[in-house]
Amino acid sequence: MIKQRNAQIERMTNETKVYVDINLDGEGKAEIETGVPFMDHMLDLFTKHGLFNATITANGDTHIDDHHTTEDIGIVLGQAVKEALGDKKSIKRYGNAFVPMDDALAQVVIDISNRPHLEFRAQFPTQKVGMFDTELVHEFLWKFALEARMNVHVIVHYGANTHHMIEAIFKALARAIDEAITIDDRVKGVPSTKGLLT
Ligand SMILES: [Mn+2]
Repeated sequence: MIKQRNAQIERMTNETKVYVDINLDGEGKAEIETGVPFMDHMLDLFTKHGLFNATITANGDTHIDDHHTTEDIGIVLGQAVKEALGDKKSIKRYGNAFVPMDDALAQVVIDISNRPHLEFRAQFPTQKVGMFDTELVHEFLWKFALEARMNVHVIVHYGANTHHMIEAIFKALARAIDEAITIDDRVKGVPSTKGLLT
């Protein structure tokens, strides 16, 4: 019986209201409704490829732009993942995933280290995907890494289509997390010589 690592977090500000319910030991069931259609698409495939179960809803000031909503989803999702992971006992800790998406190849390498960092090596050929500002991908990932207290390295090795490049990033992030949070019975306690990852 796999233990169910889950968390529910609601956050309300004058700019947004975000709710995340995530089970890291799920099967890829997603219910996503954020008011930012491109993020719905990305979070849907993030959930599917990480084999999480997640409900993610947001109601934000998208009449201004998608910035606050996208940023705040990153914050709440990061907090939820951190809370769901708990004491991090017996996890693999590191994860690395390459994901190709047609022309694009993305790699995400993570360390669930309690030391937040985002290394972002991606240049998108276009500033927009549909209505979505592509600079918000960095914003989302940085806030996610910060709140999840995770070291996240994102490298898009190449690509021609911005939609494909971003999609490959989100899939690779999910798969890197899935690997890093895998329970390895050989790991007794927390996988750190410090004895603590929290
Ligand atoms: Mn797509």
